[in-house]
Amino acid sequence: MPAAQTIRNIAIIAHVDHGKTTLVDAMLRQSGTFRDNEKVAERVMDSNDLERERGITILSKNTAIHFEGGKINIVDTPGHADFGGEVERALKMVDGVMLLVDAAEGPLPQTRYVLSKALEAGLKPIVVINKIDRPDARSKEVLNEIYDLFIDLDAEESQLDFPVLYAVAKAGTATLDPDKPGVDLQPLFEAIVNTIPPATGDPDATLQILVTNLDYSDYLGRIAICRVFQGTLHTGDDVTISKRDGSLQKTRITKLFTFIGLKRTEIDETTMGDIVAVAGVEGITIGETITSVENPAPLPLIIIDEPTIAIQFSVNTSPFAGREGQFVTSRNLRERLEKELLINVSIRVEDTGSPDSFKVLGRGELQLAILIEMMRREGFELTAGRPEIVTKTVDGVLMEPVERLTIDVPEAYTGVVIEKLGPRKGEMTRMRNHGSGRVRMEFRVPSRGVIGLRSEMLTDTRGTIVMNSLFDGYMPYQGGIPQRPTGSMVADRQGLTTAYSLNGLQERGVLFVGPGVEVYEGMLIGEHSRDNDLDVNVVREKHMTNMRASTADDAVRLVPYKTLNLEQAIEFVADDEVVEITPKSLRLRKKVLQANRRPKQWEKNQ
Ligand SMILES: Nc1nc2c(ncn2[C@@H]2O[C@H](COP(=O)(O)OP(=O)(O)OP(=O)(O)O)[C@@H](O)[C@H]2O)c(=O)[nH]1
Ligand SMILES: [Mg+2]
Repeated sequence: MPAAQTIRNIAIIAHVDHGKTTLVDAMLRQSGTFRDNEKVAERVMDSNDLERERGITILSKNTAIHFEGGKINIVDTPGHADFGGEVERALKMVDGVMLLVDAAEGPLPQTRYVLSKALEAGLKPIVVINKIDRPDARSKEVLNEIYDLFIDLDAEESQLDFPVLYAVAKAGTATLDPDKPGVDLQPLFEAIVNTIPPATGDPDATLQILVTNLDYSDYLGRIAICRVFQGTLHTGDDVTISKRDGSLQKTRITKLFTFIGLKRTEIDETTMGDIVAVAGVEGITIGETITSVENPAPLPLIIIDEPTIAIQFSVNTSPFAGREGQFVTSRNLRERLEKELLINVSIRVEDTGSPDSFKVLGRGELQLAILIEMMRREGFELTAGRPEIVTKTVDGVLMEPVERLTIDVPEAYTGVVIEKLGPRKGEMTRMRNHGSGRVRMEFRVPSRGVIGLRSEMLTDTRGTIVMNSLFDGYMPYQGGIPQRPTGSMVADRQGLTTAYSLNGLQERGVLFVGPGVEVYEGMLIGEHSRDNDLDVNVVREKHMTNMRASTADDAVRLVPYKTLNLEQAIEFVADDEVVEITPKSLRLRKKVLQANRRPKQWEKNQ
C-alpha cells in the first residue's frame, strides 16, 4: 500500500468547553504516545501560559498518533467564537472533522458556526456526543438537535450519514451504543479510520504545500505548518514560495519535520498528504504555497471571515507612562502589530489620523483582549479604547454586524432578559423551555448591543445566566443603542488615595481602587451610580483639627472595591475614556486628563 493511503487528517471542532482538548489528551494517552510512568499535564495541548491560566484553547495546534500502522494527524481547535479564524484555517489542513457536542448543553452557536464551515469545505464529519457522564446529560435529544442542525445547514446527503459516538473524554471512553458504556477510545479510532478518507494526492506531481499555521522556535526561527497536497518535498530542495501578494520568492528548505505525539521528528522527505513543519523559510506566512521553482502552481489563498469589531490601540500617554513597560513608543507598537499580522490571519490593522494610534480589527473583544494581554506580558505599554463595531455600506445602505445570541437562564429571569434586550434592538427568534427550570432564548441583536451586555446580565441574574453569541451577518443600521447608564468617578488630582476620602465616596457608586493607590488627574477611580461623571478628590487626608479625636464611629469601613479584568475594563469605558495597560497595571482614564479641558458630556443630559 502506498504510504499516502495510511494518513488521516482530522480537526476536532466544537463549541467552547465541550471537551476537545480533553479528548485529544485521551487519544494521545491511548495511542501509546506517553511512557507508562510519564507525567503529562492535563489538557497538555493547551500549552501556552494564557491557555493554561484561562482554561481555554486560543490557538489551533497539531498532534498525531499512530493507529493500526497508519497515522492520524489531529488538529485541536479553539471553541470560543472570537478565535473562529483559527478554526477556519485548521479546516484547510484536514479531510474530516470530529464534531463534539456536550450531552447536556447540546449544539450551541459555535457548534453551528464550526459545523457550517466544515460542511462548506465538504469535509466528512464524525459526531461525538461528549460528557455523557453528566447527571443532566440528554444524549437522545441532543442527537436530534444535531440532526436538525445538519439539515438546517443544508448538509449533503453523504455528510448526513455520520457515525455517532457517545463519549466521556475525561475517562477516555467512547461507545457506539448509548446503552453500552464504553471502555476505551477504540470505537472512535475505528470510526476515524472507517469514515475519514485517507489523504490522497500524487507524490510525483508538481509540488503544492499550503501553509496553514505558523510557529516559532528560538533555535530554528519561523516554522511553517503545512499540508502536503501534492508532490514531495526534501530537505535541501530549492523551492518557490508563492506569496500572498502574488509574487514569487525562491528559497531553500533547511529542515523538515513531521508530527508525532507532542514531538516533531526530523525527516528528509515528506509523505503524501502529511502535515509537516518546515523551517528556514524567512518571512513565510499563512495561506502561501510552497511550490516548484520550474513550474509554480500556487493553491488558492485562504480566505476567512471579516473582522467585526475594532479597538483603538494607542501609545500610553498617562503621567505614569514608561514606568513599567519596556516597549512604549509608537514605533514599538507598530512593529508589534505588524508581527501579529503575519501570524494571525483574522486580525487587521488600519492607520488612524494619528501616528500614535492604530485601529486593530478582530472577531471579538476576547480575541483583541488576548492580544493586549500577550503584549503586556512581553513588556508593552499601551492604551485601548472601547470596542467599536465595523460597519459597511452596501448599495448606499449603512450595515452593521448582527449576532445570534443564545441565552440560558432560570425561568424567573426571562422577563429581565427580554427587558434588557429590547432597547438593545434584540429580536427574539426562539424560546424553549427544557422543563428543567431553565429556559433557552435566542435573539438576533446588533453586535453593538452585545458589548458590555454580559457583565450587566450577570449582575441582573445573580450570575445564573449562560450567554453565547456568534456573528450572523449584517443588517441595516438599527439606530441609537443606549450605552452604559452610569457615569464615572474621576480623580481630580495626582496623589495617593486615602481610606478617608474613599470612605466618603463609596456610597456614590462602586470603587475600582483601594487606599494607598497612586492616581492621577483624569484617572477613573469608580463607577458613579448616576448618569454623570463626578470629579473627586481621593487623596484628601483627614484633618485632626476640630471636635472629637478618632473614635469608633470615625473608623473607616471600606467595602471591598471592584477589580476589573481587561475584558471588563474595555467593555466598561465610555467613548471619552480608555484603558491604560502596562505589564503590571490596568487603569481606566479619561482621554482628556485635565478636568477643565474635558468636554462635559453629561451637561447635555441635564
Ligand atoms: N463531566 C465531564 N467533563 C468533561 C468531559 N470532557 C471534558 N470535560 C471537562 O470540560 C471542561 C472543558 O474541557 P476542554 O477539554 O478544555 O474543552 P475544549 O472543548 O477544549 O475547550 P476550548 O478549547 O476552550 O473550546 C474541562 O473542565 C474538562 O475537565 C467529560 O467527558 N465529562
Ligand atoms: Mg480546547
